[in-house]
Amino acid sequence: MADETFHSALRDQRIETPSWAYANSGTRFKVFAQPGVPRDPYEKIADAAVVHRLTGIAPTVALHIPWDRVDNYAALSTYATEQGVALGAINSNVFQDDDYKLGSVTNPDPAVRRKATDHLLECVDIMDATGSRDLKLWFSDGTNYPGQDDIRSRQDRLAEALREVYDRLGDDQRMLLEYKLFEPALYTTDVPDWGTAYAHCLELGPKAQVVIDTGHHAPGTNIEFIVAFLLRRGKLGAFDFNSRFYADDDLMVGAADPFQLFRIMYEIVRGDALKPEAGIAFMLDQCHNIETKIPAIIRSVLNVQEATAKALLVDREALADVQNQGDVLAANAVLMDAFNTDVRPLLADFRAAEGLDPDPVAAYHRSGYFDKIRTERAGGVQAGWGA
Ligand code: PSV
Ligand code: MN
Repeated sequence: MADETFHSALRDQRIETPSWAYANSGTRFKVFAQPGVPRDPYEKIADAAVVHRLTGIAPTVALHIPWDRVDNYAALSTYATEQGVALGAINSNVFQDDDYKLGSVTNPDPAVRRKATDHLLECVDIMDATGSRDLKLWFSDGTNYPGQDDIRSRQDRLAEALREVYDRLGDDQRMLLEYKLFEPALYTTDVPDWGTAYAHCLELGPKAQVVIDTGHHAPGTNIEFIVAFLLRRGKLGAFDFNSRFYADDDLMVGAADPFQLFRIMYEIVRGDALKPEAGIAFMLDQCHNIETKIPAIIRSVLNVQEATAKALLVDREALADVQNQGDVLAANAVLMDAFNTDVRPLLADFRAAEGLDPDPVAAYHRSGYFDKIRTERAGGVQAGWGA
């Protein structure tokens, strides 16, 4: 691939970082506090702006409501602009109230369903104020025991709530429906897989799209197949990138399986879906429980960029030739050649050409930002899950 085509594809790349990744997080056993962690959404945005300044490709921050609740969302949006970033997807939260013990929009109690749907509608109001395009929906809804509730009725209740929220969306707004195999529900989950999410989105209409959270599958699932299928049908709206060894581990994307990330990004390149006009939101959804947060987020952004660079290097013409000849080994070799290329020098050159430091993690450590936030952010309460 010619240098200019390669550079221009990389220049088009946008990765959204999640506000909650800057805050304290942990497992159900322990949340480890870290020095310098933001105390409010403004400080999370300041950190996200640092990640963008150093990587050049992370210009938006996803918010989570209620974790990022503020009195004035327009003011928050203005602050983000002043910092050089913009507010991205609004993530709803119908999983942390006692009322949701038996589900949110699928709860057998109509009053709880009403409360949950009202929260989703409130998130669309917030999108109006922030100028966000995407409402991201993840439901923890499901059951733990056979017979606990009627599986089919729960689908009806889900469809009804989704329809009400869909009808409230503005012309330029979208609904992104995320699926997850299990957890916290352990027997049935109401949106457990891409097929269920796809079926609901299809029924709703063009403003409803599926989100692939890479950590939300059974081990061994071929995620690139899901990417190819949804892209072909125009129903892939976004990614929540992270990596997993066992369940929904929320570790840094590309840490557990860089080859899988490459295969996913190859389908994106193959489907001409890298550029922002393709409408795919490439988001991170991670928690940095034991590693320092800002460098981990920079590392994650760079991991996606590296996988993308390798995917761009696949010689697609040569690949198509050998695929059509049925030459299995040659076809596999074309793909592996790209994956095995060390793209780090190419990316360092690209960053230098863009006026960035070739090594954004080292630049962060040199910047003195960590010392500054560690000193300045004394007092107050560090942000966290609010659980
Ligand atoms: C659920 O596990 C999820 O992936 C959803 O995207 C949530 O919004 C996010 O995690 C944060 O809890
Ligand atoms: Mn997610």
